[in-house]
Amino acid sequence: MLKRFSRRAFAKIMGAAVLGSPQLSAFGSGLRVSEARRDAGPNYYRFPDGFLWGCATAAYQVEGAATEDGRGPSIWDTFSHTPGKVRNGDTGDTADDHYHRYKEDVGLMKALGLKSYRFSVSWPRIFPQGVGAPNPKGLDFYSRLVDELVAHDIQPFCTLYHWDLPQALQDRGGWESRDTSQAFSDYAGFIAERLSDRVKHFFTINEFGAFVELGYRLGIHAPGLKLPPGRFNQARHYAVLGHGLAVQAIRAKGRPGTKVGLAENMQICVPVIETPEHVAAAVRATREQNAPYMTVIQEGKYTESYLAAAREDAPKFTPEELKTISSPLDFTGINVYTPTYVRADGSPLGYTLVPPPSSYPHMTVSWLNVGPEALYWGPNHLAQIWKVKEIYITENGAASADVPTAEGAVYDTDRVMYLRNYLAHLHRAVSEGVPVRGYFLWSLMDNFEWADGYSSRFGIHYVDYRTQKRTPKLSASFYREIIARNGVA
Ligand code: GBH
Repeated sequence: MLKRFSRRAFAKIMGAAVLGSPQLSAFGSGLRVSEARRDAGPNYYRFPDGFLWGCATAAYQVEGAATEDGRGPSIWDTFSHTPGKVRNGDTGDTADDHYHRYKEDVGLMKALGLKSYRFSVSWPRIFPQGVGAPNPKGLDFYSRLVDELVAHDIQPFCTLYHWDLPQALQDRGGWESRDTSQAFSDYAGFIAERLSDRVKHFFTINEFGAFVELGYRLGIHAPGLKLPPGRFNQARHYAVLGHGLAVQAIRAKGRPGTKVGLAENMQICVPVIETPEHVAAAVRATREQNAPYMTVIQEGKYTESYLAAAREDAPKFTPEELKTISSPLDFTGINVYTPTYVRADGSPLGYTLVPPPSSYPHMTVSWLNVGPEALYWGPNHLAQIWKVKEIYITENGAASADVPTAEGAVYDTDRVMYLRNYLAHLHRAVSEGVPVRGYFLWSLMDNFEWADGYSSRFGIHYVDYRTQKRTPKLSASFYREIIARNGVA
């Protein structure tokens, strides 16, 4: 368990954070760097005891075995097999073949020293038609995976929905239908009943802000729809309703002590400069920008301005549904990649988003702007705005242009740079007492990057897709070092 820092320990850590910077110590305190570091002692960029260092993956991105052991088709099977939808015509048919190689992959985790692993369950492996009779062979895979993790002292964290909706449910309306919310809840309760003897932490849904927007509004992800605003807002509503119903089902069916939360990519609003007015604007922006998802989940109501802006296209809902959507959570998880810069202004909402100039640095995928402060502000907003008491960083990571050397090594210095800087900002949040309990790096290994196929690599292990050979990159050694010292390396 994480201990709260005493005032003195906290001051010491914060001092260390400031004094650790050569410029600041030279110009600020008059202390020499070496003295400052010695004085900082073992707390230098250290995380609290018991901090859970993990890695994350998702079923469709790593498993393969798409038609094995009774698995039904998901919307991603359909979508990736539709010409022109995924780069190079890639599909998740084989992916990392994790379905057969999970023992080797748990071995990779062990070599890193991982304390925890976040995986997702493929709904159509369990219920090939989305509802009805469960498929015992599908469940058995996850049961064996969990056993393997527990045997290696790695805590399993289970995500129930990482975008692979059973195709049979999409054929009946998908997330546009309230029946899907109910089916999701039934499936979630079933998994909690069967796995909660060994799995203590469940996430309902991964990233509303991605799969609903990209799949139902922009047509970039499965099921590839471009719905008009009214239908689209209703799909958003049924997605968060599905989350709320699932929270209740997991509580009803899970063993005592089972904890439940979600993993959302809320927009991380970062003040352009850390002044009181810009910080206040970033707080206002966080509530408004995340109105259809995180805000309604935490507060049990849609913001006035969200409903007003949607006008006749606003979602239809009942007070009872809002109560369900905001069912109390044990923890909140956020996936943190890029910042949304915000400045204060005199507009009715009191903030404006500041789009990044074209020169803004990003990783190999154009959306992945580098903004390490996002890992400070994300958890900070959760703690300040919604008083969240237990926070996980459920994803953070980067895509690099990894090219193996002649010897097969990958020196991904840019990914290491990215991670080091983000983690320094996470450390700042933890030092200030923000209750972050763990961090899951995305991803354990290269995998099927949705519409980008295999062209985009997020892993800290390189995967040769012809041979399925996994090779640790420099970033894997870096992460192992971080975990070993429980601090930024
Ligand atoms: C996460 O999404 C996912 O949970 C994970 O499965 C994924 O592999 C990982 O991050 C890396 O991408 O197509 O140009 O409109 C991250 C959030 C939001 C990033 C939507 C990509 C689409 C950009 N995603 N965004 S674009």
